[in-house]
Amino acid sequence: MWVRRGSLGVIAAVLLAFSSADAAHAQFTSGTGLAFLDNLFTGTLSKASPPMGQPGGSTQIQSPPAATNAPLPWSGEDGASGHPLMTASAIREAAANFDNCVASMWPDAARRNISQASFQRFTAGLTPDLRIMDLMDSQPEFTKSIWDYLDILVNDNRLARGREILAQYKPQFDAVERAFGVDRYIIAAIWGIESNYSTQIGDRSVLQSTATLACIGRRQNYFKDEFLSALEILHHGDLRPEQMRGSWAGAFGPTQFMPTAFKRYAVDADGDGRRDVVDDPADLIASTANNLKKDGWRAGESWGYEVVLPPTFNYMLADRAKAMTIAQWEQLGLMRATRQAFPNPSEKAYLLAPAGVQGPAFLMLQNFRVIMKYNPAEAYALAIGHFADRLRGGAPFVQSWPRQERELSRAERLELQQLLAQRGFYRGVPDGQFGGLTREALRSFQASIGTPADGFASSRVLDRLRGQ
Ligand SMILES: [Ca+2]
Repeated sequence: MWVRRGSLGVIAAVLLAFSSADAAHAQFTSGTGLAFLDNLFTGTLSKASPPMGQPGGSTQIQSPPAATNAPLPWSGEDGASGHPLMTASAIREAAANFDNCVASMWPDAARRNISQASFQRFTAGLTPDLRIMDLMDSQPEFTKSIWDYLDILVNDNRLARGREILAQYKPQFDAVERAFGVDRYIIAAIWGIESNYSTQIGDRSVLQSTATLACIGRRQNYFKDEFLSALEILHHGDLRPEQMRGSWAGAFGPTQFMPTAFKRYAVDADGDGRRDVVDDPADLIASTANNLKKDGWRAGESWGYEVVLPPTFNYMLADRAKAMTIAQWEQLGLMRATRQAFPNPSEKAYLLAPAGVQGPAFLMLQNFRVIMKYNPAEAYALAIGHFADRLRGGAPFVQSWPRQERELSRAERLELQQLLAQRGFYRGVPDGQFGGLTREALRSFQASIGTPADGFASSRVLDRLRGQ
């Protein structure tokens, strides 16, 4: 299941460009999202960041300021996915049945030991938020390059705030590193990148969003579990309804837990009886660490290394399925970009070259795969890993990105897939969304014309395809 984070309109497509698969996952790789980027693209980023806590050392995280923009109404149009449950008439019909749909979930709620009083209290007055249907099927024309994306996420202001957070909550980070063996800088990076340190979380009610998605649209079964899990959290008293606000897909809190993820990973670190991953830094830091630990985090190891490739490198090896030991990579001529020695030559790693021959390459370790479980997009995981290294005092990447390259438009991405399909290289359904299948098809085409098979979708590759 690839819905980990809340999904957020434009950024979903940004991340799609770097996700690891085509159609099968693309449906909900667009479940990937970062609350603050939602704000960024809807123009509410400029609000001032509130102070994270009181100077005297209060452990309360302040709530983000209320959004001043009125919510946009539903477009009333058919969804772009073409799914039968996303047509305007299907959406209207499901919306008219919303109250019955919510009420029909009572037996499932009872099986989860939610009391009737809680069910009635938390579902009273619930209405659907149909704008979510537009966001769910959003297919933006333009996406960002990985370097633009990294520039937005890894910047001096956010790093400075991260260092303040690490100092302010040092006792909590110390305790969590001891208890879970998860690097504090990774947790601080997730906190910073998911919500810009609690200042950009999203302001939709999780209960309303998940109820809407459980009763309307193309992912009802998935979101029924999220909705019922949200009710469980409220019934148990871990969080209050007003704390459970976030992205349209139901992720909430500074590190963007989905309700089901909360159930798997949330812990009560300060022992007050509530797992408060929204306003209690001890619970937030410990729960995020527990999430990474349960997903396979290896204590004391990095996420990966920037590497320099030899001049005539076979880019077909840059593949998540082709992991080798660091020693084997060294035999192929790879070196760390910093020229330092690799700490552990027996570690297994795979090679990621997001911009192909023109950009930096990275050897990715087990912990990178764990970050990808948190949010299944390579650009996201790379941003988290790099942000953590910078918080630790590390330097920017050594190699530069091909900033002269422009991103292909949606129409061009579609055309590129269609041309690759016509030539027998692409076996997926052309949909303008790039993933592993597109990358493989591009590599095969590049190899067939004698250029480095790096799978990078440049405008030159599209020109070559058009010209054939
Ligand atoms: Ca607690």
